[in-house]
Amino acid sequence: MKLCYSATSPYVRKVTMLAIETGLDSSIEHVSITSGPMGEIAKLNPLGKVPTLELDDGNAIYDSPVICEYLDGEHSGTKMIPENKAERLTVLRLQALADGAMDAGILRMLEGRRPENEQSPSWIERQQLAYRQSFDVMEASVSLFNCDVDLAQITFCAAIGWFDFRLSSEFNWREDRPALADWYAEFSARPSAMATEPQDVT
Ligand SMILES: N[C@@H](CCC(=O)N[C@@H](CS)C(=O)NCC(=O)O)C(=O)O
Repeated sequence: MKLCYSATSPYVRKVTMLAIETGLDSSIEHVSITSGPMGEIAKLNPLGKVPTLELDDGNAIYDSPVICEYLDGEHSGTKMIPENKAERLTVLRLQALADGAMDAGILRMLEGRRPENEQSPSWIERQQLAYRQSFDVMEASVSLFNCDVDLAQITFCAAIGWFDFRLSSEFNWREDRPALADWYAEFSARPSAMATEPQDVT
């Protein structure tokens, strides 16, 4: 399998953490590929986005929730997406919550990179509201975690790591979110989190 990636994508980090936690990482080749609708990746994924996983039969799958679902079916260890219906729904919902926070954070970051006179303050406020509210619900959701690691916790870690990496100057999420901060301090010491910490590529 080949994982088309970019080093700073939190969605790629989520997939890579799941692969490490499930022992699948050694069967995945990481391929750096130009993203964007006109990039090389568009041959595999018309959305032009990473992560995209190219399977050994040449078929490609995306996006990160689908790749995680696929990988979780490819190992015989503890499942990252529980089989129990209610637990599964909770884990998938929390994945969607943290993915959505990342989506909003990335939209806010990209808006800030446009020329100042083209930026929309109301669009930025809309995204800020979405990720602040999402982090409030993440804070309230820490009490739902009932195991050491699952896809919800992996996604929380990828999202929080990205906000610390890219938006820490304007979003001090630790303030008023003590349960999330304590949980993150412990979870981010896992080998899968430490091996995938976002770093600027030079
Ligand atoms: N919903 C997607 C989001 C993936 C995504 O937005 N990837 C970004 C990198 S962080 C990307 O490839 N952007 C390139 C572009 O949109 O041109 C997932 O979960 O995989």
